[in-house]
Amino acid sequence: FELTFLMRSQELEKAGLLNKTKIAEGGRKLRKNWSPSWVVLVGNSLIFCVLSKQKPGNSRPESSVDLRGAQLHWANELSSKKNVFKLRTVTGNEFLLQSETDSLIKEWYDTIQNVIDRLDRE
Ligand code: I3P
Repeated sequence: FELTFLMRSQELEKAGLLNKTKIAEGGRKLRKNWSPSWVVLVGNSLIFCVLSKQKPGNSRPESSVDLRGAQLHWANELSSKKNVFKLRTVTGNEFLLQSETDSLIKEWYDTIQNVIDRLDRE
């Protein structure tokens, strides 16, 4: 599994750097732990990668989220940061994603919502 492979594959919809924290696991609330994550949207999945400081091209996948049945909401009330949205999976995992750049976070929101909508119609 290599990001380079994903980059070349036609399934890649979007990739970029966002701030991420998981706030719930299976419906159980977690303590926030914000960190930068390389986020890759490929097929029906959002993949979070650990950034390698030594080799920036070699980000390792850390976890992935199945977008089927997922819910997306702007969630600025859930953080002191701006530009925050919440992604909730069918399994009750919840993530906050954030960027300082307004246009960038809006693009991510719209692209993920489009994938969720497409999966809902299938
Ligand atoms: C949390 C940390 C988070 C903050 C969170 C704090 O403190 O400062 O950055 O979330 O706020 O509890 P700690 O490091 O002690 O866990 P935001 O940056 O999203 O505001 P919260 O408890 O109001 O969610």
